[in-house]
Amino acid sequence: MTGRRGALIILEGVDRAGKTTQSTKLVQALQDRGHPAEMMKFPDRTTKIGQMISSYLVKATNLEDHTVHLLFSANRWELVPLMKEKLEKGISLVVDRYAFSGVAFTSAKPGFTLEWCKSPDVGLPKPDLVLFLQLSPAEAAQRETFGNERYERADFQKTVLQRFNQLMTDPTLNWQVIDAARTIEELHKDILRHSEVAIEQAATQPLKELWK
Ligand code: Z5A
Repeated sequence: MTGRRGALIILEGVDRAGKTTQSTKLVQALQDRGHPAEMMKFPDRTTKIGQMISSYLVKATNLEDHTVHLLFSANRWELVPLMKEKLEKGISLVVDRYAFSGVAFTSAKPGFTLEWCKSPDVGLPKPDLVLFLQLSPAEAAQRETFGNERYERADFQKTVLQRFNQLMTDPTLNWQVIDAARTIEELHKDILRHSEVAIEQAATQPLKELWK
């Protein structure tokens, strides 16, 4: 690697925690401060695989649970060449949901273990920072109501949160828990601070592989 590489920054969290709001603000702030940065979002509903996932999420089609899990993972893998290209060019990527959502959501379904759910995502680009936007179900309930998509049910989201908590015990990843009950600006300042540290640290480090 010759130049400085970009950092891979992931925003995760429960439904309505503010991931999309904060990802957008973070990219803008990084660019304003002279850090090349772009936003990505998973699922990426624009690809053929993403369209199958989207149709499943809006309940237009049904897919078997293992199958949809593998499709979510394939949707990440199909974008890996592009992600690596950008990171190598020094562009930091701010990603709204990643493999952690994949594992947390599928393993909240009956009969799925964390280990099985992680396996298709082993080897993806390893994030330099995973920001977990923490919001209690009571606080989330004060935001816009759940939509009509699959998984947007309070009981299911509770189990998803438990799975995220299990994933966060992994010391090989740079998890930072952010209190998402604060104002958009307060959260943003915190997120920007963690991101600038991660960008500085990642610049001279090789990109690693997730869960390897
Ligand atoms: N899924 C999966 O199963 N497997 C996978 O591998 C992946 C995903 C990657 C689609 O996700 C579903 O796919 C998702 C997980 C599953 N299912 N669920 N549930 P998506 O990313 O396309 O959509 P979403 O995740 O449902 O978005 P979200 O979680 O609902 O929202 P958010 O991005 O966290 O929040 P937001 O859109 O920025 O804000 C929500 C509202 O709160 C909005 O009105 C804001 O103005 C307001 N807001 C935001 N921040 C604040 C603060 N700080 N205070 C007050 N109000 C705020």
